[in-house]
Amino acid sequence: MNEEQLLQKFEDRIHAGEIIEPKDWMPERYRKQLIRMMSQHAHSEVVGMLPEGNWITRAPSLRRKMALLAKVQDEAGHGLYIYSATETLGIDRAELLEQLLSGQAKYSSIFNYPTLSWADMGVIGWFVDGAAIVNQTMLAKSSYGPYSRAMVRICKEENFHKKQGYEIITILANGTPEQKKMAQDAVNRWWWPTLMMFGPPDKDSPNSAELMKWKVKLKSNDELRQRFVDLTIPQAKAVNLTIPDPDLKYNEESGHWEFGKINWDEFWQVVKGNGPMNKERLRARRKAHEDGTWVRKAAMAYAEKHKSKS
Ligand code: FAQ
Repeated sequence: MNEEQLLQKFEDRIHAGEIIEPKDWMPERYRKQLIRMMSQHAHSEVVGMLPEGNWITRAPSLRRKMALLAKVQDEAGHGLYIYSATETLGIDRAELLEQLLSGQAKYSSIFNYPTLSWADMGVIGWFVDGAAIVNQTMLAKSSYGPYSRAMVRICKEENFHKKQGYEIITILANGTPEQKKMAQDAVNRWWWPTLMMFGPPDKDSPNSAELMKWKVKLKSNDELRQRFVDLTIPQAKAVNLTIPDPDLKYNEESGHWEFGKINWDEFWQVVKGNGPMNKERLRARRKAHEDGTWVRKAAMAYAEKHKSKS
């Protein structure tokens, strides 16, 4: 078969809802797009450990500390899972890490904001993991097998993360006036950056058309953002917290919540590296990588020793 016929067969398979596996023929562009998107996702999970890791020593009780530790550890696991899935596309993890540490690779904008109070742990679980679930539930049906299977397991854990976050917020929102104020302040700071997580509006999303054609993405950035808003507004009402958007309005006809303008200039600034915590996040990742040099060396030496014995 020539290239054209192979492409036709590949697209027919996608169209028929078949899953593409690592050894199957795929267009180079599909492979490249998956490496880009999956590695950004893996980096996001790993950098995403930092904002919450910041609060492990200050969790208000042993129970909270254990849950937060477990959550942050889960994020590391998700990163490793997705790096492994990305490696099935023929790229080495060391190369992906180099792209992150050199500042060449992107990771989610949301992790470039600071975590200023304990209530941020609640809101990250509720909003950020909530957004991740909306996004990743669709990716669990994506056309590339290793990615979609990783998403199934990851979504299960994200559900636990979201519940622990919403529980923290429920307790603060029903607590002393000071605690309620802390919860509202966290909601005010995280709402808009969470909406930005879903990516630019569809009209400014250069990758969406191709990714949707090949069923990597099954819903567009705007569709998923809308779903998140529709799911989250009733949850905010249930705990008497206010979403910081004066333009929020329920549209009876469409059945959707309409929301105000997102500050896309802020989003692009953060994506370009100029967010409040970009430099600090990369500094922390580089330090962790350097500090781990001896572990990698020891693991390699152990593997070599084992190989020569067998
Ligand atoms: N941040 O054409 P599109 C989590 C970039 S995991 C930074 O629309 P696409 C778990 C985009 O890369 C969160 N950059 O791109 C957790 C592209 O640049 P490029 C991560 C962004 O791929 C919770 C350009 O803008 N989740 O939260 C962002 O079609 C709590 C144009 O954009 C995933 O990665 C952004 N927000 O759609 C962990 C899910 N948005 O590469 C710890 C998988 C866009 O051409 C604690 N990824 N850009 O130079 C996706 O679903 C998609 O890749 C999107 C972007 C929706 C993120």
